[in-house]
Amino acid sequence: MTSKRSRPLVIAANRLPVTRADDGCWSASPGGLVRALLPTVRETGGCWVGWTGERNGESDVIHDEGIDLHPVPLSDRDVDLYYEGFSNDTLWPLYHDAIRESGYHQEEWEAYVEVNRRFALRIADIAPPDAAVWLHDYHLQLVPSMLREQREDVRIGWFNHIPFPPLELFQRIPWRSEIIRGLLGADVLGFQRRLGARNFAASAARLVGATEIGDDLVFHDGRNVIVGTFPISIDVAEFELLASGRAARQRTAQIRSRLGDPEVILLGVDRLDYTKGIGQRLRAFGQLLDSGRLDPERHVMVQVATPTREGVEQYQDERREIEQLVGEINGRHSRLGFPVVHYLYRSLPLDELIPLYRAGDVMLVTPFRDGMNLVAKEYVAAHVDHDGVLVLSEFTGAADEMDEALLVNPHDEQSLRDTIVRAVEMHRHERRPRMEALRARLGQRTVNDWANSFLDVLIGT
Ligand code: ADQ
Repeated sequence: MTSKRSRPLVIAANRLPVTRADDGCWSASPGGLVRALLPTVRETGGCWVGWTGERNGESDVIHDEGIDLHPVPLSDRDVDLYYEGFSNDTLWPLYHDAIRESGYHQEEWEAYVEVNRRFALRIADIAPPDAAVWLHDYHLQLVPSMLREQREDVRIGWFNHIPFPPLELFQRIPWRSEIIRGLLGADVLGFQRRLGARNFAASAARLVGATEIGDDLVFHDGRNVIVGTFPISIDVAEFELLASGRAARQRTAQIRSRLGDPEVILLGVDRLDYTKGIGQRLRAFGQLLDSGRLDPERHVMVQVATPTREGVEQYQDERREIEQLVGEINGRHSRLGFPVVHYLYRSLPLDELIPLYRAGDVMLVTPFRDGMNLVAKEYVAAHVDHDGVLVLSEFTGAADEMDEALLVNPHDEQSLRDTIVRAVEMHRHERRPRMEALRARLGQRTVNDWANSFLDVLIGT
């Protein structure tokens, strides 16, 4: 993204865009979002603030990717209470339709307040005059008002990567008004879907008496706050380029052959998170094999699950359940040398992920709730052959933009099974126009467009 923005751009997110390699050196974390933001940060003389991901890590500035990275150190206790506790055991499940019971613990809340204050002070300390500060995600909801108290010269934006829940759920949080007041310190609040923006405005009106002015503005405490919708996307060109190369084509053919050249490869790619509906999807596949609607000699499933939040008990339970299901299905339906479910518990590099997307005839994206879901978009971008069928949960942000997918309610087991069969049996004459329409729409809005649209509102040009 190249731009002539007038203000230096400071990004703050729970994590810095780097990880430490085995040799002790920092290397850039992959991902479209980081690549979309870095050039503007660099060109405007901005910087990035966040946690390194290491417990009791350092606070010395890291110079990488041509910018300054300012670590906010977290102790063991901070990680346990602020990160694994309030962020991932209270907010995460509640914001995803309360799919799991949230814990509400005073000491976790206090750690969340304390770490948010640490972020605000660090940003206030290092942000150049008149900077635009773009905060990311649910970990940092108190930073907007804390930062505003320190620095009146900066513009403050916040973007929520996950859903924002309806008032009926949000008001369960004992500290709900504090969170709303924290967010209302921003100039711009961004959401993936219109639904999230509306949910926030309704909570702000009800809980702290903010006034809704039109669709995209709320007024509180003498200030207007823009409440906008900015659906995130991916680096479409990069996926297309990598997917079109000879190496990807060869690897795709090799993957098919390794899987025994089945007629149809069904694919799931997710962080191993209980919001993603991995168990539901595996169960549906197993039942279809049990009933004979799918045939283990013709239909094979690959599920890749990235390790995530392994310290949180609910994630350990989810992993156990999924691995047991994989074992049961394979026990019933595999032949010697030919498992019917291929399960990988690891993160894959892009040059392996893309051929896998290409090899996937049917992509199963079935979360119970998801802010957007980039996997759905990556699958479509990788299908430069204009083939493949996307089965997509109605409860993802992506569903707003991907009408030509087979939309499904993952809570409806019968419908999930029927939709999988429909995808498996879909004729090429129907598959192709659907995929072409999906690809045409995806090409119109990349991750750079997403970043630019937010920054246009936050900073102007
Ligand atoms: P996530 O919950 O992480 O993101 P998603 O949008 O699907 O969900 O992004 C996952 C990313 O991880 C994708 O880029 C995918 O390629 C990658 N990934 C998944 N499994 C992988 C594997 N085994 N190996 C390598 N890479 C893997 C949160 C929200 C989403 C929102 C994004 C962006 O929960 O709703 O879309 O942020 O805003």
